[in-house]
Amino acid sequence: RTTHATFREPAVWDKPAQPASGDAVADLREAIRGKLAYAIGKTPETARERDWFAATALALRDRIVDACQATDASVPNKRVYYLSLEFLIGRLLSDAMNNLGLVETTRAALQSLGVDLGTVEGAEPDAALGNGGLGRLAACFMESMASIGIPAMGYGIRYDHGLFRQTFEDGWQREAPETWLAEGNPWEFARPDATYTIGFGGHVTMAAVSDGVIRRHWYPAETVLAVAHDVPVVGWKGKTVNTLRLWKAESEAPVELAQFNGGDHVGAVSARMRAEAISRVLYPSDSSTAGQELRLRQEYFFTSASLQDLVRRHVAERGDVRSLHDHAAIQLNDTHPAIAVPELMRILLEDHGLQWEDAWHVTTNTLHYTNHTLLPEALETWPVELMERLLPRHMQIIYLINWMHLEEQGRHGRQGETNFAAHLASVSLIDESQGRRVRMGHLAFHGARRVNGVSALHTDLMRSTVFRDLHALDGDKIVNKTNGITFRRWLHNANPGLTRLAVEAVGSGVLDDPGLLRGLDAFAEDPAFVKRYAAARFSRKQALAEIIAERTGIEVDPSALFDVQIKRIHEYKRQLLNVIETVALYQAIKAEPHKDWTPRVKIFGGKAAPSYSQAKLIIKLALDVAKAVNDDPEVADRLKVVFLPNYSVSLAEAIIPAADLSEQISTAGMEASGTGNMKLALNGALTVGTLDGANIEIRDHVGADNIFIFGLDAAGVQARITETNYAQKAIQASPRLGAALDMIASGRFSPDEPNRFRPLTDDLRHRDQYLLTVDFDDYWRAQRQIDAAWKDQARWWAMAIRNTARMAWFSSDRSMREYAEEIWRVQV
Ligand code: B1N
Repeated sequence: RTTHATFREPAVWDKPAQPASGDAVADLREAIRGKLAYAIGKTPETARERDWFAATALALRDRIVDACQATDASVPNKRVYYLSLEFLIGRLLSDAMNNLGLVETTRAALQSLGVDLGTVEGAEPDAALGNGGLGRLAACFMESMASIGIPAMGYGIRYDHGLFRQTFEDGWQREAPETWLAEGNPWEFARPDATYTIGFGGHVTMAAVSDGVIRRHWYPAETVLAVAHDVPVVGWKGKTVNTLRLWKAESEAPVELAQFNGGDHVGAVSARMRAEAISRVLYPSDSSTAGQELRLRQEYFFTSASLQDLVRRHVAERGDVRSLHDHAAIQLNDTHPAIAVPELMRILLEDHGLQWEDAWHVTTNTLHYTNHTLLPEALETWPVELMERLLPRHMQIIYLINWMHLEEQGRHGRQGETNFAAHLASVSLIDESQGRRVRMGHLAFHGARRVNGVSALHTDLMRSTVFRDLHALDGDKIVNKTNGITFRRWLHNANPGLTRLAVEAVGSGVLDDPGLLRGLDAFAEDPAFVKRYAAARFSRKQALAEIIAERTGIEVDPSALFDVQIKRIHEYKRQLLNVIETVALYQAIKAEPHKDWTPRVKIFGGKAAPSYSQAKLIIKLALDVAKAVNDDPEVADRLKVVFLPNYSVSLAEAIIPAADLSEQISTAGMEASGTGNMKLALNGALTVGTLDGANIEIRDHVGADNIFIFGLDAAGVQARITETNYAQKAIQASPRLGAALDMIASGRFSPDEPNRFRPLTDDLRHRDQYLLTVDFDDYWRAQRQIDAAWKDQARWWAMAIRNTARMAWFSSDRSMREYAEEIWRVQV
């Protein structure tokens, strides 16, 4: 092997990336002191950590506002509106400090007040307004749009309670309400002047008007107010500040006074409670539909408020609603805001008097739709009966859109086709096969100018499976936009040690242009650099080991291989495959205790949807296996198993820089993209993964030699799934798998309830929808290859460094530039 460059160890490793000047420190110190006194009403003596956080956030918010008013003063030619039911933004303090260039200034200002910045950062609650990848993607996109200067506004819901807090009670997941707003939110501005009325139910009238067209009008039975709350999103170097506008549901009548005075104190606020319920809690479902009326109310509530707001802004700025598509691009994050199609039509027809054709032209040139999953249980459909009751006018508009859409099929001469009826049924916005239901994916597809998938494989599968017939009607509509992550949060802020090292090696330009990371390739075999890179990792592993000890009581050795699987618990993500491999490894170590095993710590994190019993049972199995393995002195430090409770964005920020191995082991064809895979690889964890989602593109970028790929590809899965008894055959062919399953089924990990895990083992033996059994042996092979790679430390670190060096393409700045150019047509 040759070394391509020499890395010279600098004299001072710890020089701050953002040096602080004395004046700036004194100014910020006084600002924080002032906020503490006059906004929080505390003295430095009585202030709690949480008070210091609020004072610091308020002082920094003032700096953001200065930058913000510059952004607001200009009317951009085109704005992007990102509609999402979820924004998983997490903590905002370190983002704000870093993007304002004030990290060291804030640290010094707080220090001069006797307060530690890290402690203040730790006092900020996570804004967990999302479930997982879809919501976190929206947050990364918002940060990237501000950083690259795209004028954008995010629209969502200001949930009182974000994703539930997870605890383990005897190994079983318990859910408790999350209360991030309990002490207010110092980042937000309430905007009561931006309040809109949202209707539900009622009836629709018809009235003939002079132009010969029958006009309809909707009279809702019930109305709810949507009140804007704005969170500023500051971009890199504070150049652009965009807004995340979150809607809070309020009632027009806070209390029925007569009822209250009559003594019915609860009944007097029942209408208010019903209205406010809309923004009360985030639905804890990921990749499956909730299907409940309140969910549809949430979807319509935030979509209607957002469209009313952006149409009002457009008319105020441009005078004519007909040019909306020239000055606004709306992105629908999955189908959750798909009701935007008939709602925008309704606004244009009823509030602005457009003709149908003109309204349809504006709508279908303004809206764009991102699909995030092809799993059948996640494709939203709403019963026609529910839609007619809750949104009668929208249902009429959907029928009319569908009628024209199906007529169009006839005009294209398709009625000659032998299966014309099947074709119509397949492209119809209404699914008639299981009661009549509105297909929200078809509605969004048909109403959008562009439709995108989130990885190359996923986009190909959209074209060939769920949207095949719609795709045939317009071959240019579906485009790919592979997901990305913001490097400011997931490298610079989460991993300052590695960032400092990168800056020292390739220059501070790397903070602006991640492409410069490529320069690290040259140091992959440079001993001085490798030593520093490994040291940065080791210190983060020590810190994670402390968190593990604190939260689980388990002692882990930071020099062992940290093997990490962090993501929502879902059968298709196959945490169970990882647990079974753990059991097999446990058996192998017990069989040959004196062999030179590579010491591993298996680290899991993730939440299960509260009603997903199989996922909860997988958590219980992982924890029961952990107990048996961790307590077995014969295994000692060769294998430890840890399941960290309450996985969150901020816990991810602690785990990712400490990971050596990244588990991305979903059944091929089922993970639309993944984004945790990108965060881990960027931070130098090696991936063990299937050819699924963005893993394929990660392999293409880091090189096949620097990733561990195993298992069937998507085509292989499709072929195998049609064979009979594939699971039984796979188990018969693999004594190792058979023994691990037997051990779990025997009750070895659940002596108090020997049959506890039969629902898992029986399912694998008889169904195995996610092909764990089929991929097991190759997964085992890959893991043992990883053991060997770890033993050759020079090789391991060269691979890790090449991962960091080659991940630049996965920046969400790149994703946003692609959307801007190829979907939104906005100048960057
Ligand atoms: O969206 C992420 C992808 O990286 C993941 O692969 C994908 O699983 C995730 C219903 C979803 N798809 N669908 C959802 C979330 C909430 C909900 O109520 C579906 N999440 C994804 C970003 O593209």
